[in-house]
Amino acid sequence: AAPVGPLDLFAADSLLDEDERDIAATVRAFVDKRLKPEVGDWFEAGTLPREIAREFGGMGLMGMHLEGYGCAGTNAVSYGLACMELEAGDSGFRSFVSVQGSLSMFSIHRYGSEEQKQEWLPRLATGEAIGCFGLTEADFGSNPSGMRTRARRDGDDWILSGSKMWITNGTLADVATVWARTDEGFRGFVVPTDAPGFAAHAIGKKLSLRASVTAELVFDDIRLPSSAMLPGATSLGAPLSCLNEARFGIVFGALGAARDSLETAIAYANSREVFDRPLASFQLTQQKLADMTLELGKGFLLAVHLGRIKDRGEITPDQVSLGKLNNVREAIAIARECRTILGGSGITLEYSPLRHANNLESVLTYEGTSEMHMLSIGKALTGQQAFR
Ligand code: TGC
Ligand code: FAD
Repeated sequence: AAPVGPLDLFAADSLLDEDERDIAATVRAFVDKRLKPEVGDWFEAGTLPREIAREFGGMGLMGMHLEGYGCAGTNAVSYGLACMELEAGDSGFRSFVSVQGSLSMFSIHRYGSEEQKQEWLPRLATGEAIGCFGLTEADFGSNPSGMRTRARRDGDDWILSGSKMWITNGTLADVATVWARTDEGFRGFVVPTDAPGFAAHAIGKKLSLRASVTAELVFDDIRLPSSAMLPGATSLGAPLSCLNEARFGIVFGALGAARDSLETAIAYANSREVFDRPLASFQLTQQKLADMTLELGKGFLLAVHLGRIKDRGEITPDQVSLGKLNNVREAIAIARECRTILGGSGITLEYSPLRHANNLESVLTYEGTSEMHMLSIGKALTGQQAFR
């Protein structure tokens, strides 16, 4: 008999409606057929081809939980499931869709003028255009309130100067949402990347998220019209609210990397003979598999629970922190443990667990490090903020 899949044991599908199951199955089939056969080469080469954007767009994955402007308008659980299936392929794929939909598009959708929405959202939804989101700076990651990037008024225009670091899709992007300090407080700007003074430099030598582009952005006195400012974004709360969206996708996404690692390890343990017996027949192996399955399933229950709360419009940032902290922490532990089951075979790109584990190092760090989420939860529990 075929081994039972780790989430099947939890009857995970029974928590989903038909549309949600269909979306998950469609994305999974695309990832299996189109992306998995290529991902090892892309990871090794340190690239992600630009044309993938149109394929994601064609499947309705870009900004899929947003309404109007060519977006699919799905519920949050469906968006989460798509993230999970993409990340079962590679965290780089989910990152691409997170940044496009939850950061670039969401920032324009939530805080933009009608003109900004009309100009960018339909093209971002199809993948004809690529977006990025610049909040982090080299010296200000966990603490974006220290940012040095500045925009000052010059007549009716704005002059933007400074730089951003670690920006996903930075060299691929046609448009960047850039957060800057102004005399009036923190503001967001919609910056076309062909604006004079804009430069993007790819960051090389990465050991993680290699099938994803990460870049430094430099703004050398870019002159922007007043219409480039996001009119609805009037404090640091605006970029942080965008992060809630992307963090929610990661709550599901990280489980995809874990599930794929676990499925790989179960198949390997069944086929690999050690001491004249299948590796899967040893109690130590079964203990590892059972413990990992528990954490994966518990993480999925948490993700769906949070998704249902989000679909009721009731989710809080602290609840997103609970999910991101737990599910990324458990996913990276699972990917590493799966790698041990693969022995020496586990250290090459032929098998996914170490690639997933390495990717999850970035996922643990971006969208708020695990420490930041612990501190957010600590603050919710005690009323004391320990960030500063
Ligand atoms: P604090 O004084 O607490 O808050 C400032 C204002 O923001 C509001 N706020 C939030 N609003 C919505 N959602 C949240 N999660 C929010 N957190 C805070 C807050 O109410 C306040 O509003 P207002 O109106 O009173 O001004 O701010 P703080 O400076 O003390 O910082 C708090 C802290 C540390 C939690 C925050 O800075 C933080 O989250 N730091 C982590 C930064 C981070 O996550 N960066 C991610 C960059 S983007 C990225 O990584 C993309 S990776 C994409 C990929 O490839 O998938
Ligand atoms: P730091 O903030 O310097 O943290 C270093 C260590 O100190 C961490 O362990 C941290 O938890 C700990 N620490 C910090 N403050 C405290 C404290 N108060 N108490 C205890 N410990 C603390 N950013 C974007 O804006 N857009 C993107 O598209 C984007 N994509 C990314 C893609 C990748 C692959 C990576 C790696 C990062 C990306 N980031 C992006 C940046 C990411 O959000 C930051 O790296 C992250 O927020 C952490 O900031 P930092 O790297 O400056 O680390």
